[in-house]
Amino acid sequence: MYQYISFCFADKVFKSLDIDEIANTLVSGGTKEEFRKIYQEKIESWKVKDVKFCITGGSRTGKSSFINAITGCQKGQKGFATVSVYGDTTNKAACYTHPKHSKFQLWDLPRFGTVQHKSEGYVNDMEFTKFDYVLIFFDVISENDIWLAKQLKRLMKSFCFVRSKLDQDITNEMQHDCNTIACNIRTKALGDLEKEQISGVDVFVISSADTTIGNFESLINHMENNLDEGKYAAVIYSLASISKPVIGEKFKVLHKRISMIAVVSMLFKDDREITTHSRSDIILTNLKNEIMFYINTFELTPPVVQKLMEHSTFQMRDILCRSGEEIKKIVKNSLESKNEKIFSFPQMPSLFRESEILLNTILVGLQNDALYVFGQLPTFKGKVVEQENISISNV
Ligand SMILES: Nc1nc2c(ncn2[C@@H]2O[C@H](COP(=O)(O)OP(=O)(O)O)[C@@H](O)[C@H]2O)c(=O)[nH]1
Ligand SMILES: [Mg+2]
Repeated sequence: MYQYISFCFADKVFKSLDIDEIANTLVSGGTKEEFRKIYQEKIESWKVKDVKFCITGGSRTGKSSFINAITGCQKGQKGFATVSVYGDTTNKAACYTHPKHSKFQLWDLPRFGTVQHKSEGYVNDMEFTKFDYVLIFFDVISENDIWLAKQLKRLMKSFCFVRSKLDQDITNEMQHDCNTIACNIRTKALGDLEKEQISGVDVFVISSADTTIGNFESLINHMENNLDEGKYAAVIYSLASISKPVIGEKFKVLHKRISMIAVVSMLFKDDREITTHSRSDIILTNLKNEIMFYINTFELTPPVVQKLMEHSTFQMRDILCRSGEEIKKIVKNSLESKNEKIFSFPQMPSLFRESEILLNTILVGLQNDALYVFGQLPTFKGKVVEQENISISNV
């Protein structure tokens, strides 16, 4: 098996991959342990790493609403951040654990520069050092915001400014060119920061009520550039599928795994002890688990899909709303249709290649389904959204 993998790498079968490191390890006669180490870092690390986001800023700037937008939580559901109607709802730091991934925490911090939370002690009291990423929500950039930005720079924390409620600006200005409005707000805020000698800090103008407008995509790119690969993957797998860019980003992160997963699906502790039948079952189970992981990441779970099917003539992907065993059968038939002896030993190179192609095809199809579902959500608002909270880490 390992000989074969070395052959693949040497032959540049993996050229589309971000796993050159693995190639080098294997081609240069690396060990199984080295391979496992790289696999764990590249593919598994997101499951074990804590990701702590801090959402801070003035009151009623949209912090709680943003948390709900990215967790996908609705009022009444566990994990819903209370949205303030009047005054300051958040007096104490509140920690929301992402419903899809228990290692991803979103901390909703109280407003600072008030009698209750004076600026001086704020950074220590709120333990800013523990956060991976800080979002400062603002309406108009205040002295407090500037002060906090300086403290975060000193601590070398990754952070950005976020101005929410872009949809309101669009309504207020009675025009629909949201890019121009977002650009004007952003330019003004960047100018304010520059005047205060705060450079290299980005500002994103978004709407939690309508995540399709404004700089949501740039905000996600900023997270990508400021988090390590494992933590960023955890964020992307957990995010609610709230916009096309988020779905696209999910696709990108999942796509990066494919070749590695295709290889790992075929690895066994000791090939000699395994019968052909049990080997094919292990491979099919591994591939099925990966496909289910895609389905959960795209939130194409049965309650959502079934609800949409009731209202639509669209044929959802064959693979949706199927049991694990059914998915295994679909995968088996598909692979065997390419080569009926694909699960027998001499066919391993072909099995690897076909698994890679199959995962790729399924992922592309599921992305399209996710985009379709996303496009339909506004129509079914309030009906579809009651999806089950699925913990992706348990898949
Ligand atoms: N239209 C619109 N309203 C928003 C948005 N974000 C927050 N709000 C509203 O602004 C008010 C304050 O929001 P909240 O999230 O509680 O702000 P927080 O005090 O910073 O946590 C609430 O009435 C929200 O419904 C948004 O993106 N668009
Ligand atoms: Mg709040």
